[in-house]
This record gives sequence, structure tokens and C-alpha cells, in this order.
Amino acid sequence: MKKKICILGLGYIGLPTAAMFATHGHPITGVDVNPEVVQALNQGKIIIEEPYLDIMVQAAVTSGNLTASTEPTEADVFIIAVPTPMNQDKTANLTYVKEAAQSMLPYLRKGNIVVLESTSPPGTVEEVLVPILAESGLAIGEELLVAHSPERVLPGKILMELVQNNRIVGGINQQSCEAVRDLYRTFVKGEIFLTDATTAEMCKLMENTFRDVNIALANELAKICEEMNINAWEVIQLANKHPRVNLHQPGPGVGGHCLAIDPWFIIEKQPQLAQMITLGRNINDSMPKHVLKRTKEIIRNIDGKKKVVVLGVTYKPDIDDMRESPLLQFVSLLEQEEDIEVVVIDPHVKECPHLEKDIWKAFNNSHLVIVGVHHRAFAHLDFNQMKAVMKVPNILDTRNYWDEEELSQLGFHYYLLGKKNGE
Ligand code: SAJ
Repeated sequence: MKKKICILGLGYIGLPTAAMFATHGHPITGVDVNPEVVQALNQGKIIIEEPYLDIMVQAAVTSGNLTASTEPTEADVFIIAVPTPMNQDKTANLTYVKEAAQSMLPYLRKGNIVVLESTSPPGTVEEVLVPILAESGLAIGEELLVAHSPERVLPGKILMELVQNNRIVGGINQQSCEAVRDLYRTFVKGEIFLTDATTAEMCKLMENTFRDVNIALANELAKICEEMNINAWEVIQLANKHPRVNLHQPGPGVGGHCLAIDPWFIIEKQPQLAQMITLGRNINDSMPKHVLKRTKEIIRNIDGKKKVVVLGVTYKPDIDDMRESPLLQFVSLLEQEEDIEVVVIDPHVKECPHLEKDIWKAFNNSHLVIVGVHHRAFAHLDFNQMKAVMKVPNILDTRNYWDEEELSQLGFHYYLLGKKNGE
């Protein structure tokens, strides 16, 4: 049965979800507080970068099933997909969730369903959302069904993963679980597992914490290997030949709105007990400073001002998302160094500090090129030309992206995070 759905928050999750429901025949009102997003959407356009999303949104808007507004409207289902940013003290800022819930109060009717998709500290649905919704006067769990169904999609593969991934639905009661499961069945081909709301919240946080802690382990290995003259990348490759080992990749840090933030939502609830989680976060947060240390070592013998080119500032490859990007932090550390001139190249980014559009202008007279993000656009550069225009042909690869042997043969000094070579 077609349900009228109101989706609050048209960002990286809300918009694809809206387009997905709309192209499966549900009439959707997408709500966003940003008039720019609303205006663009009503013209069938989007202002974020995600493969195929533009095509799908255009199809949904053209079909008449997707419209946008700055205000909620009456509907059968309300899905909250607003950001849950982190406060200065690393606790969850639930302001947008609360505002979204409050904004829908006048429109709630008997028989409605409310789903929280935003990532939240365990207990948010029961302790924060439900009390607000209760102001509607509806009997919660009977006249108004409520559940948490966290998104799990990977930026860059959102549309495919929305459909294929298994999904968790954590309802405040069985009736809520089942209603929300039936709703997502519209397009979810993966399995849908039912549980309670707080367990679902913890699952979502632990999925990303698992990854964050494992990346911290890889980053710690990288630092250890640099001290011991071992190549961490080779260790990882060989160790992963073991059938039950899956070491992650080191890098300049962990970014994005998920891994860099979600573990803190567990720490917030149990700071004394969440020891490994806290340590993992701190190790990953230390990586920009570590890359700065390596940078300074590489250029320490060069006199005068050193031109350092950073390739990539998004939080991961081939997307435009710079949220919590460790590379942005790294760039701001570099700019505090008086003898360094920093230049940033990122074909996915329209605006950021020190951005240069022309890669050859950036390379010209530079003393060090740093691979920060392994965008596909950086895979096959003209390295001969690069060597010719650089003042000193130093490369620091934080992703093991380029070929050490090839570049060394071309005459570059090639340095790798996780391996201290040539020093
Ligand atoms: N990274 C490493 N080493 C690795 C893997 C990743 O340094 O071995 C870094 C990346 O460079 C990036 C960060 O980690 O800065 C996060 O990237 P990611 O691709 O691991 O994850 P996200 O944040 O884009 O998406 C994650 C996914 N979660 C998991 O894989 C457990 C996704 O499925 C979630 O939906 C998403 O978080 C979310 O919204 O929570």
C-alpha cells in the first residue's frame, strides 16, 4: 500500500531515501530547513555529489512523487534523517532531532509512524524522542508507532547499498517493529532484523566503532613499523593471508560523519568503561600530527620557504564530503608552519583553504607532494612532467597509492606512511 511519507532532512541519507521511496511509488515530501536545498530539489537538482543520485532524484521529481518544502506536512510516515553533530565536549548534539520532532507535532495523526534514521546515543529514542512525540496527545506505541532504523550505507555507493544492505529496525514495541519493517520492504532487498530501539542504536554505533578501532590498530602498526624499519603495508598484506585476520589500512586519520564521531556517542554514555574505544579515537585523531612530523622530517634540510602540495582533502576518495576530514586538519597544521607554503589540489572540492584548481601550477617549484586522499583522478598523473616542474622531487604517500619502484626509478624521493625509508 502506498504511504504518504514526510522525510525531514535532505542530506546524504534523507535525499537518497526520499528518492528511493518516491521511485517506488510513494508520494514523498522532503523537508529541509535550507531553502537552497528545497529550491534545487523542486527543480529536480541536487547539491551533493553521489553517483547516480542526480538521475534518480530527477526521475522522482519528474514523476510528481517527490516534492520539497521547508515545512512538514500531514503524512502517514515521518522519517527523521537530520544530522546529529558532535558538541565541543564530544557529546551528541541532538538539537536537530528535537527540532524535527517538534516541527512535526502539529501534523501527527492517529495511525502515523515515526522513524528516526539519524545516528544517536543509545537511549535517545526512548528518552528524548518519545517524550516529545507524546506531546501530540497520541498514545505512543498504539496510536503512534515509533522506531529507530539506522542507515548503514557507504557514501559513494549509497543507492546500491540502500537496496542491498541488511537493515535493523528497533521499535519501541512489536507493532512499531513490524510496521516499519513493512515500510522499508518497499525497496530493501537485504534482510530486515527486528529488535528494540536502544539495541538498534547501540548496533549502529558499534558497527562504526569496530571499524574505527581496527583502523587505530593499523595506524599504531604504521607508527611502530616506521620506528623499526618494517613496511607496515607488507605486514598487513601478508597477515591478511591468514583466514581469520583482516587488518585495516593506516592513513592520515579517520574522517566522515560516522567513524570519527559515532564512537564518542558510546563514550559519552559510559566514559569509564569505554577504554579501548577512547584510545582508538585518540590514536586516529593523532594521525594528522604524525603526518606533519613526517613532512617536517622530509623537508628539514631545505632552506627557505617550502612549497608543499596536498593531494585530496575530502575524508575519503572520489566523493566531495569534507566532514571531519583529517586532511583539513593536516592542512591547518601545515599553515601554522611559517616556513611552509601549502597548496591544496582536489578535483571534487569547490571551495576550501589554499585550493588551487591547476595541478601543474601547484606542482610548479614545489618541494613535496603529499598523497592525502587516493582519488582516482590522481592515479595516472604524468610523473615525468611532475618531476620536471617540481623544485625538489619529494613524495609522501599516506595511502600506499603510488608505485614506489616506478617513482624511485623516475628519480623521486618516495616516502611512505608506515615505512621509514631513506632516512
Ligand atoms: N579509513 C582508513 N583505513 C581503512 C578504512 C577507512 O583510514 O582501512 C578511513 C577513511 O579514509 C575515512 C574513514 O576511515 O577517512 C571512514 O571511511 P569508511 O569508508 O570506512 O566509512 P564511512 O564513514 O564512509 O561509512 C561508514 C560505513 N560503516 C562501516 O563500514 C562499518 C557505512 O556503512 C556507514 O553507513 C557509515 O559509516 C555511516 O553513515 O555510519
